[in-house]
Amino acid sequence: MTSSEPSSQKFSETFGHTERDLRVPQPFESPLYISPPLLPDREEYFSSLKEIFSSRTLTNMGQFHKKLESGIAARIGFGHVSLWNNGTIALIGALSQLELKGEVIVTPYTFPATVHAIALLGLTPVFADIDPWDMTLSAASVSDRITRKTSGILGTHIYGQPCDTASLHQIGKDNSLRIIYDGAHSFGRHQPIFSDEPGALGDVTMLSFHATKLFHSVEGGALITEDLDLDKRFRLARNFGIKAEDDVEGVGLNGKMSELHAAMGVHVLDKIDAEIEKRALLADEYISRLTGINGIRIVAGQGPSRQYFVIRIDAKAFGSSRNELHLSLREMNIMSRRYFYPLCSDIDVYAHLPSAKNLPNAKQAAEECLVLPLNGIMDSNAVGRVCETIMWHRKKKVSQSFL
Ligand code: T4K
Repeated sequence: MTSSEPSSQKFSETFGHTERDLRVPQPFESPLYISPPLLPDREEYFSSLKEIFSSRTLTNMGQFHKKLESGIAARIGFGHVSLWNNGTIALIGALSQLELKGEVIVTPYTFPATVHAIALLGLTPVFADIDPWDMTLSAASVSDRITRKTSGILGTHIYGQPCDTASLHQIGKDNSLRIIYDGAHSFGRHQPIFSDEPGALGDVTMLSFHATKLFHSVEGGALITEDLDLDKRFRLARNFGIKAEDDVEGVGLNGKMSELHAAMGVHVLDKIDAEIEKRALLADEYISRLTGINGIRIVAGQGPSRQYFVIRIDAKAFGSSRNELHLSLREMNIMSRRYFYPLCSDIDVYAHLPSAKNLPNAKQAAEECLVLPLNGIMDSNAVGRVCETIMWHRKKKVSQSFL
């Protein structure tokens, strides 16, 4: 018996075959991105551009803006919807109208824009930890962070998974706090994204329509609120506070969506149900191939939201860290993303805050989550190749550990 035989035996016991069966996957010919933009029919978009050219109305709430705003409102089915030029400006506009002061409790497990919106208004972000299972803001951790200076709570519906809105609503009510939701990832479902339970929208929910979102207008965003008075203030705030030609009410900014962007949104909106169907089939393929693999947990993409397909890697059980897997996928031209790493509380400008420490669940999520490609221009064969690459990587790492 040679010295390598016991490890070979252990390897084949683990995987049901030997190291020699490990086939190196072929890299994709061109980069496979997680969510390249969904494009409308070119001729239809061009014909809308012709209309825009003829009308010479390029921005300031023209006809395409109105059409998109009402199309989105109809799809959501309740609340008041205002369109904005991107999600970040919409969030800043919303926070600016809520008369917040002092501290706003926020999730660290989000895109930096969420926390920057608080900081840019001169407010102090206070980080609370997330729930280890769905990775949204933990209501218990929020309660622990409330002080006399707290004026609001900002949660992110991460990967389109809703926050615990019922508990946060109650906390907001009990402590007279504003509740704001960053729903940047939430517009990826057939049905309206939010239930009509009291408090499901918070005081306001923001949506992002960036090109990489399932629904997009190249750049864009929206605010949804059930409070008519707030909606009026948001509309003023997005247009410099201008109420009429000779009447400026309050402080505002330029949050208007152009006609060219709105026309893109109008045509993309027509295509999103078909895109959701395609993504659902691809997600099913991922699920059937990845379920049951030691160390992999599917955390988003298999439910009603098809914005992202996300797995979590338990390095010990999987035999490799998330980062090592990410690098292997990149070598094969599979452009996985480590959303949301680094954690916002670890970014230089926030790391000094007392609340930036002791966020164990968020820290672990930032080290373990990996977003895989999920979009209607890939096919199930591509999903198969991604999964085979994941398996190949795992076997390679485990076989190395046997040496
Ligand atoms: N809150 C949350 C929770 C958010 O996730 C976001 C944005 C916001 C707030 C702010 O909303 P916006 O102000 O953006 O409306 C991307 C998006 O730019 C950003 O909108 C999104 N979240 C974030 C999660 O993803 P990056 O820096 O990762 O983008 P980038 O350029 O690396 O692109 C991502 C991938 O998409 C790349 O692999 C290439 C591919 N891609 C990208 C673009 C722009 C394309 O194939 N085509 C394209 O046109 O932020």
